[in-house]
Amino acid sequence: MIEQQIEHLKSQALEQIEHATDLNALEQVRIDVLGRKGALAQFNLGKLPPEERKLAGKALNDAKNTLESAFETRKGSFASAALNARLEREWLDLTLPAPGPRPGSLHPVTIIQNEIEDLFTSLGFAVLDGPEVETEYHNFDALNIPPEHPARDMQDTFWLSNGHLLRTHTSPVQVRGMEKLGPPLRMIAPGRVFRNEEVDASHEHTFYQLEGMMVDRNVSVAHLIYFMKTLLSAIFHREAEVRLRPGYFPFVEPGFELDIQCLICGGSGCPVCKQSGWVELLPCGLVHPNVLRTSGIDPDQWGGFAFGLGLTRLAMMRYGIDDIRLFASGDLRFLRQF
Ligand code: FA5
Repeated sequence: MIEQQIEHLKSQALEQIEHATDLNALEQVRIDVLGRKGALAQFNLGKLPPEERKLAGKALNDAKNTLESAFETRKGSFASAALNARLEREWLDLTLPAPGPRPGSLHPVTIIQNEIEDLFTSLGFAVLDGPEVETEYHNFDALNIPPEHPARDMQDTFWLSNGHLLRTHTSPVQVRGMEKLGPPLRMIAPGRVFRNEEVDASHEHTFYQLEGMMVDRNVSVAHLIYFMKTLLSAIFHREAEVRLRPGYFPFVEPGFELDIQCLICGGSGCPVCKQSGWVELLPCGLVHPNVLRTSGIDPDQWGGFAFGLGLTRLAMMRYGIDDIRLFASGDLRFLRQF
């Protein structure tokens, strides 16, 4: 009789164990059945005759063992389901290569500088470098700009306490090129220059120029114009609208200003071209005889042309950048576009 009750309780509990939906529900079933005050503990075998007590005790033990192992099995299945879910959620393929740092990109001025270097080296020009801290002699005197010459006022200069200066243009590399290589000479010199100027949309205190110089026999304005046109069509991949007007620089004679029609506004006027529709880009001219002479080259035997391209301005025109201050801003949103 009592064994039947135990058997009934056991099969009921097994069903509950089977249907428990989570660990909490399972634990509740365990307390209700196997707990100290649970259903199995309610059976009082003390009053049974010894023979019956023996049989009932055995049935009770069997039920207890069966249920305990059923609980453990069910508990284990919950745990492995939880583990599987977690593995699914946090799955990580350790065999994949690490993502690594995001690759950088070249600065727009560097991109254009590289293109111009490629072009001019293919035309037989050497690429020269010069110091950013220059002597007064190389920046001014050797370029036919004597101390009292008003041209020194044309460029606001950062002077150093030792009498040197931060170069105001790349033209001193012309002098260094002539001193080092002599004629015939074909050279370009890209680099950073510094001017103590008021900064606005098209003027920086630190910007890039690219100097060019050719010294040879019978060099004329026709050579100069040919090289300038070749340069501009290589950069813009089409004929850019340009104008040539007289320009004054003590180190060239005759001197020109080659302007480009503003590619930001298409010539209608904007802050970059100061509403004029034109942007000063490429001053140039035939090398002044005094400059050749000062560097030990006989102007009766040799002539030459030189130009000083505003590299940062050229990058503005090529990419339609309407504020020069963006170049050195360090703003990754700007830089990642190139
Ligand atoms: C010169 O610096 C001469 N050395 C150029 C030259 C070389 C003439 C050889 C003849 C022969 P200029 O001061 O105009 O010239 O500057 C040259 C170019 O640099 C300008 O056309 C312009 O494109 C650029 N530039 C000048 N000032 C700034 C500035 N503050 N910010 C950005 N670009 C500038």
